[in-house]
Amino acid sequence: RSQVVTFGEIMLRLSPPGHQRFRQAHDFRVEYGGGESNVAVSLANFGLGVTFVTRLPDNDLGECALHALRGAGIETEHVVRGGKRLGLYFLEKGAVQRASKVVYDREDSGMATIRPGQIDWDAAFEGASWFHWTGITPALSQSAADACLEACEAATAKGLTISVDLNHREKLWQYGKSPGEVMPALVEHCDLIVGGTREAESYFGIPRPPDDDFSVVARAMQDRFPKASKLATTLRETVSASHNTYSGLLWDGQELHTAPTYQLTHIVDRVGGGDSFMGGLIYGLITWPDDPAAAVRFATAASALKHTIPGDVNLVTVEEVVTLMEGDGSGRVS
Ligand code: KDG
Repeated sequence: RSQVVTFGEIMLRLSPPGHQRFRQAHDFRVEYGGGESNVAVSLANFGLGVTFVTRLPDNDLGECALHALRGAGIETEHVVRGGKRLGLYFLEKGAVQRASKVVYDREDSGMATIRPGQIDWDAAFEGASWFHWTGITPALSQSAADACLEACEAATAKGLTISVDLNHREKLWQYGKSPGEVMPALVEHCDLIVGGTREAESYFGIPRPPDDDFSVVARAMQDRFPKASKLATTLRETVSASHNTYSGLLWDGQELHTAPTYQLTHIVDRVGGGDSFMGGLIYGLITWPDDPAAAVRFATAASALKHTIPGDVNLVTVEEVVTLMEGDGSGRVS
């Protein structure tokens, strides 16, 4: 039985080697990624029992994704099979003056065509205490948004703690609805909301304060979504493509907890950084339920370490994260 259940799309990630442009590449590296499966990988590495729920095509590529999940120590008993294809995403890694590029190829994937009634949520949530989803799933299609609502309602009925990473993806939301129309009915089920001041504005029309003060936005979000007892965000400043400053904030309804700022001076791969923050935060809040400050420090240190690892997922242990948290205080991760 798993303590945490995450729900979303796992995709095949194909990227040219090193810093090659798409049009130069003769080979693509094969990896797997997806906001919610990335969180599941983090949690499995931290030793928590975790189930990932998704819909995969009944073909060899669906089987490969399933093997990747199982190899990462994730429970896949409630994965259903169907849909025409496995979603793909192509990633061209940028460099100092050149931004990275993502090309999605996920139309008609198993998750884009999922509908309510296809997952046995009662069985999937049996014995679990936490459910996590992200704003990516409702962006895929109306039927995926409906399936997400069904999952949130079932998790609420079972009394699970529910978290969401708002995860705005500009290129998704192609089916004629905006996040402002779809997300509120889903987010009102959540106990923990992760997202920045920009997402609060673009999803819910909450204006960004002039100094971008997260506690002001978090209070406005709580007025709108009273069930959410905690809100968190990462704080990133780009010095260059390979050097960012990085921190995390958590508002617990009364107090703003701020993690130390890390200087990420040699970023190997920042994709999945937010997911590893999320995984660290879920782990931290489960492990230290009365110490939200420790949870956000753990999440931020976990995510800082992710930036040193190629691929989408954070292959670090609790001990490694704690060592960084207890480190020399310089905050340097490279
Ligand atoms: O957070 C990383 C994700 O963006 C990546 O895994 C791909 O899930 C993905 C998406 O839809 O962008």
